[in-house]
This record gives sequence, C-alpha cells and structure tokens, in this order.
Amino acid sequence: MPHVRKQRERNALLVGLCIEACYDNPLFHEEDSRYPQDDLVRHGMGPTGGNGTPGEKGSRAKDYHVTTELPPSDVRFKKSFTSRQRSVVKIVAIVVIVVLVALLIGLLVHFLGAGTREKEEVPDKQPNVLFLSTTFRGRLRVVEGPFSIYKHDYSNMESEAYTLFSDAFLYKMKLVFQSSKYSVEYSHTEIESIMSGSVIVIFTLKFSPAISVTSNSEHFILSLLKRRMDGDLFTTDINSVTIHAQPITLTTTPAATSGQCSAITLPTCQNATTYHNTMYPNLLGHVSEHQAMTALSTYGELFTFPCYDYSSDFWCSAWAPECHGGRNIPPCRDYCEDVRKSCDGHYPSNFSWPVRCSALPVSSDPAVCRQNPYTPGKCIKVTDPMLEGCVHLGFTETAFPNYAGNIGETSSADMLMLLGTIESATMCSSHATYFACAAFVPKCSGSDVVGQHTIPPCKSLCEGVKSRCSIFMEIFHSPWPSSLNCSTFPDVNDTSVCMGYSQAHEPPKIEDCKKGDMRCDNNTCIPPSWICDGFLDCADKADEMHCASCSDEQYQCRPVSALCIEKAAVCDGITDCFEDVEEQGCVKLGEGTSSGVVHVHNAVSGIWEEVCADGWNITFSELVCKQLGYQYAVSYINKAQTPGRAKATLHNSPHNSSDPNVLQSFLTKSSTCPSNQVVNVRCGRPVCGTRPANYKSATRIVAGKEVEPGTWPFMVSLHGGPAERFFCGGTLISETWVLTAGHCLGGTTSPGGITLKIGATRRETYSEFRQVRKPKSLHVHAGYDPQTVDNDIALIELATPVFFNDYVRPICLPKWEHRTPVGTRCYATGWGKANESAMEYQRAIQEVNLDVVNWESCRQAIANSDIYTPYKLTPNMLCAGGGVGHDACSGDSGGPLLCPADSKRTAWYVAGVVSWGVGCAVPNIPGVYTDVPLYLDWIRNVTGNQLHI
Ligand SMILES: [Ca+2]
Ligand SMILES: [Ca+2]
Repeated sequence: MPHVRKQRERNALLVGLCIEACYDNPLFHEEDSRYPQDDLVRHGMGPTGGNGTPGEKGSRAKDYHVTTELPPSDVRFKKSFTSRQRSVVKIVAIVVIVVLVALLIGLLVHFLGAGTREKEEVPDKQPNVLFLSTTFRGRLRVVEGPFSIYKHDYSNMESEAYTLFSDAFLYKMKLVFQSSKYSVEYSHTEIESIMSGSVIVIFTLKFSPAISVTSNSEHFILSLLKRRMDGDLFTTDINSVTIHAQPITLTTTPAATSGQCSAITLPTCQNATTYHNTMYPNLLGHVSEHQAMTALSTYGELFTFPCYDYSSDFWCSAWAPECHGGRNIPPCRDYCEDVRKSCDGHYPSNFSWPVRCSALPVSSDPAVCRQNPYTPGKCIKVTDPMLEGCVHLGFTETAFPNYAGNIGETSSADMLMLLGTIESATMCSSHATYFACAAFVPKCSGSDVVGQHTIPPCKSLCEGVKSRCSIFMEIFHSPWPSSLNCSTFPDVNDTSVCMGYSQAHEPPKIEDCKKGDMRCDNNTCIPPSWICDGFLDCADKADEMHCASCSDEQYQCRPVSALCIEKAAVCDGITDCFEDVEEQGCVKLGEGTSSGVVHVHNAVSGIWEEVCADGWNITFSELVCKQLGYQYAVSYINKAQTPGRAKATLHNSPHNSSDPNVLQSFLTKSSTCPSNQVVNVRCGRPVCGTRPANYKSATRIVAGKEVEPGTWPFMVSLHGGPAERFFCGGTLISETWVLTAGHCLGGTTSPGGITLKIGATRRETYSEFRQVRKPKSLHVHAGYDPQTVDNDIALIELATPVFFNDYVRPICLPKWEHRTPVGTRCYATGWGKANESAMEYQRAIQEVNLDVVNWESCRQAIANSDIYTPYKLTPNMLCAGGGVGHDACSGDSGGPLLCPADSKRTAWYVAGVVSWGVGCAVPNIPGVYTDVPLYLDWIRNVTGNQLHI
C-alpha cells in the first residue's frame, strides 16, 4: 500500500513541521480555548518531554486536537537522523541490522525447527539452516600454472608480484561466483595471506546479504571452488580446498528456553499488540527484556517508521513474540511480506529491509504463526488513543480499509490529527473532526451473520468540509486524498446510510460575541472601542450610527474626535479637523488607479466631481500625483467631458490659509467649465514606504499597541477557504505583488482558495478602506525547505491591481544587497497573538519595536536555549528582538519586519518576513525573519522586474 506510506510520511512531515516551530503560523496552533496547550507541548517536546522510551506507544499524545502533539518517536527519529553523527549512526545501524537480520532469520528458523517444522510446506526438501553468515574462510593450494611457485614478494602486499597474484586470484574468484547460484550474494574475496613453501592461499569470501548456511551450502561452495579453480591460472589441489562459514554470533549466548510465558513488559510492545504474553529469549535471541531494550535503542525506528500500519505489531511479534503454551510464535510469512512490500525501500537511506520472509512459516493456524492483524472489512474496536476523540463522537467500531484507503488506526489517526489541527487552527469548518472520524474510522455495523459494512460520511458533509478546509491541507503539504471522492457518498438524512447529514445541513453557528461587544452584519462582533470611533467596521454602518454629536449636515472628525465640522469644509484645502483628516482622500484618478480623469470629492453632495481642464498645467498634474502617493506625473491630456457630469473648476491661487500642496486648495465648486474639457493624468512610480494616514498625535491615546487604519498601509492579511479564515500576514510591494512567507503557502497550488485583504487593520470586520483581491499566481521560493524553513519566502501575484491611497501603499524593498545593520530599530507588525498562551489572534494589527540582532549571537541564543527547536539559523535568516515582551508571535507569519528607509523614519522598507521563533518573546531569544535583501534577485525574477527596484 504505497499510498498509505506516503500519507504517513507526509503527516510525519507535517507533524514535524508543527513541532519544529512555525510557531508563528496559525495553522500550527489552535485558536480555540477548548484545547489549551500544555507547557511541554509548547516547548516542542511532546507530552513525554522527549524522555520516553523509543517507540513507546503509551506515550503518544492523548489529545489529537493539540496541534503540536505527535508521537514523540517522530521527533526522535528526526533528531537521531539529523545529528552530525548521522553517517556514523547509519553505518553502525546497517552493520548491526545485518547482524540482527541474520539472527532474526537464523533464530526464527531455528525456533521453527523446534516447534513447527511439521507445518512447513516443504520440510523435507529444504536442508536445515544451521546459521547465517556473510563470511566463509577458506584455503587452497595452487599446484600448477604461473602462480604455483612461491615468491618472497608474496609476503609484501605492496610488491608488484603480490599485486599481480592478488588481482588474478580475486578476478578468478569473481568469475567462479558470477555464474553460480550465489552470483547476487557474492561480494568479493579478500586474501588473508599467501603461505610459503607451496603456494597456499588463505582467503575469505564475503557475501552480502548474509546467506543461510546449511550443510548443502557449504558443500556447494566447496565443490564450486574445487571444480572451477581447476585449470588455467590457478590449478588447485582439490584435496587442499577447505571452506568454513563464520557464524554470526551474539555478544551473549541465548539462554536455554525456559518454557515459561510471562506478561510483556517491554514498553514499546506493551499494549501495542493483541496478545499479552511473551518469553525470553525472543526470536532475536535477546535473553532478557533488558537486552531487548538495549537493542531497541538502535532499532526503535523499525517500529515507528511510518511505512505500514502494522509494522509496530510485526516487529513486536519478533521482539516480544506471542508466547503460547510455552512456545514463542513467530509472524507468518504473508504478514512479513505485507510489511516488506510497504516498507522495503522506504526506510532512511541504506536502512534496508532486514528480514528474509521466506524463512517464516506459512500457516493459518494461530498456534503456528502470527497472522497480519489487518482483516479487510471486519468490524474492530477503535483502540488507538489518538482516536479517542472519535470514540467520544460515537465511532467506537470501525473496519479497514477506510474511505481514504488507510488500512489501520495509525495512519487514520494521522489524517484525523491533520484535520483536527486545521479545524482548531483556522476554524475552517466546525464539522471537520466529525467528518474525519466518519471518513477515517467509519462506523462499522452489522454482524457476521448479516454481513459487516462501514457507513460512509454523507456527500454534503464531505463536500462542505472539502470546500472549506482543503486549502489549508494543501498549505500543510497534505492535499485532500484523491481516494476520498465526495461524489461517491450517499446523501440522506439517515445515519444507517451515511453520517453527518444533519450536521452539514444545520444553520451556520452564530458566533458568540465577547461581553461588551456589539453585533452587526449578522455575524460580526465589534469591540466597544470600535463603536463610534469614526471608522466604519460594519457594512450596515451600525457601529457608527447614533454616535451623537454631529448633525446630518456635519462631518465628524475622526478618529475619536468629538469635533463636528460643516460638510462644506471637507476637501476645501483648509485644515479643520486635527491632522486634517477631512482633507485626506479628496482626489482620485479614474476609479482610483494611477491614471484617469482627475476627480475631487464633494462632501456636501457626496459625489466625485470631474475637474475642469481650464487653467490646468503640469504643476497641477504633479500636485495630484504626489497627493495620490506617486513620485511624479508622466503626462496629462485634455479630453471632452462626459455630458451631465458635475465639475469643479480651478482657481488661480489657493484660498487663504489653505494647504498649497493639495489640489482642492485650488478648486472651487462651480457648474461652469467653458472648454467642456477635463484632464486625464497619468502618474508614475508610487512612493513607497510612507504612511500618510499615520497620525501620531498627542490628542489621542491609543490603547495598547493596537494601531488604527492607515498606520501600516502596506499590510496584507491572507485568508483561506470560502469562510475566508485568516491565516497569515503579507506585505504589499506593488499594485499587483504581495510578499509573504514560504510556509504560509506551503504546498498550495490552487490560488483560488486564498483571499487577500489589503488596507484593513481590523482583519475580520468590514472596512471602507479595505481592498479585497484574489491571487492570480503563487510563487513559493524553489529553495524553500519545510524541514529547515530555509528560504522561507513567497510572492503572490494579484489577479487585479489594488488602488493606492492613504490606506493602501506599497512598502519599499531594501536597496540592493543592503543588509540591515545590527542595532537598527525596526517594527514587526501583524495580527499575531499577544503572547504564546493567547487563544485568539489580534483583531487589529499590532506593532512592536524590535532591534536587529547580531546573527552569530542569535544563532547561539537559539542553539543554547533550553527550549527545544529543531531549526537552525541559516545565513538566509535575520534576527530581531529578544527583549522581554517584544517579539512576533503566532499569526504574524508572513508579515514584515519594517525598518526605516531614512534617518527621519518617514519611510520604511521590508527588511524581513516573519518566519519562526522559539516560543514568543522568550527573553534573550530573538525572533527569526527571512533576510529579504538576499532575495532581491529572486523577487526581480518572479515579478518580471516590474517593481523598479
Ligand atoms: Ca467603528
Ligand atoms: Ca477643511
């Protein structure tokens, strides 16, 4: 079942990812208070703190909802094979495995010989295996030919004579075995010595893998040598040829079988199988549990490697075999073959399949050998602790294969954990877990008499969950299983036919608002501080209605100013409100793009008036472009005005006391335009990194660090699925390009599932400044590695360009190869959690001041941290922060580290992309960012050099 393996590996990867930080990606965290994290989990160690016995099944996570939990074995696996001793470990492992394999086969066979020989298929035709060997030691005397006379130089392995002899002899041996039945196993010959007098060669024949030594095999090799070494170069004295296989031995000799069954106490196999008794020596010859445990420290991987649902059971059946009637029972040959088919070739490199299945018995008698516990279609109890959640939902009995093709609980639990994680992290669908249970541990019903069958999830449930959650599965590199085809499921409100119909058809849940919150737009909660604050947060305007003070003819200065001004004073070029907010956003080109007919806003009539071309010159064009956030005007042309449109005409000079830098100062409301022409202006190159709507005023105190609309006009929020669930941040770098983190897109290939919101600081609510866009294409850096999070950077191209205004602006890219100097005071901005234990993402953008930190000291701080993280700082990463309480946190992923582009801190560039960290704001441990200046070439290539960087 190769697809099972792939799935498991993917999920192991996913799980590895979860544990390996990505702490700042909400996908890797739960937002729901039902599932509080515990300390150990948060520290990435898994529930046992990493101290559990390797492969200990009992130590697996109890609550699959907690996203960072996973079987600690997976972590350990990763750790053991990512250490610097990797290659040494591998070599040792291979050597010991070879030995163990040999023993396994040898002893199993030996064991069979003792107990079940009569059950073997062809007992009399197969000679008894004595033992296994990789080495045969032999000697022979050369009696004729050019090498038959001893030369003194034969004692000197450096000599020409020795080399000549050796080459010829080894070549001859190769020829001998090449055409024999050992052509595959034969590896090479080594000359131990050439004895004087007559030429006597002491040599060893090497076989790999080990071959079974029977009296026949020794005899075969002997006669092969006698026969084939006779003639041409090396005529041998037939009687001189001897051969002697070297048995592979244990360091300790197995004790005699006691014949006493006792309870399994080996933790790895305790409660991991359906039997409870074993006996030592086991089938591998370990004489005691202690010896078996010691061996397990090397071979734990065999038990936990995610290649077959029952591989743990299989290895237990050798390590702590079922003891029955005073005898140990080996696994059956078919069982061995099933595991081999799934696992062989999938172990870590060079960790090859270690068992010769053909040495195992074939029988359907459970007293002879242990059958594969996988019985297709048979109802079994759900027992895996990871599936407890499903048991609670009533999925107590199941049968495999399930609806995704998994054949056991382990791989099913992985799928369940994935969907549970996604559900709690993104709230994509409140039925995701229920669906996962129905699909992965489907309810089994019926009996032996009437026939057993599983009940599938209903089509509507399946389709609902798929449409809402599959985008997040892709991000996790684990796309919706192709075998899980919703359209094949029935859809009736009858739980004996399919599960989850009523859930799929229940009305959408009304979100519970916090105490003091106001509900608007049917299902949006608005905190009290956003009510009557001058910013529309409800599409139905409920939050800004009945806000007292101003009359209908008046304009309320915002934000949170009680000042009322006459509407005629809006967009008149004269400051009336603090920070002249009423003079912002008064002009636009066309419908809001970088070119088009110049419009000015008339607050009294509420309409946009076209500006009359009479008196227009290039200075006005420049004025308009600068006002709109562009660096210069490219051109302007006059064009006939559309009949019936309202218009504004130019004055020769601004009104008294008005701002000469805004076009509206030069305008007067008029209905005449003698030429009947208007102006069409085209602006060039947006000003980047500025924040025209960022009002830092002593008159206003911002609670906490929440920023107001317009403060960071480059911020983008990424949302997934039809419910548009927030999951990552991003930064606008041009009208059509958004920069984010590689891990925010992960394995996503379909842009359709993602929605981007630009210009809104409040991520879930309506905003009049918000521009919503769909991606046209996604570009994750080709070097992005989910295992190391190196090159954690991605670009999203928007399907339609955004309109720049005071609330939507591009950020500057760093100057070419300009590495941000250590000590630079920057800002991290995002919707991330206020702290690690916070349950919810921030409703509005938060900002935090951070200093860029020296790379090497950051590397050391992370490496020396008590808190486990499998990531290492790479040269592509930048560190910032490390002060108490100052850090990016979960949910900030993909968002920017913004550093000042000029000494006055009036413009900003994106120095980093929030990537990962050790916890949130752990003292002295900085957060880690993708070092953007290193990726300018890449950005240039992907965007087709449209960004003028
Ligand atoms: Ca409001
Ligand atoms: Ca004014």
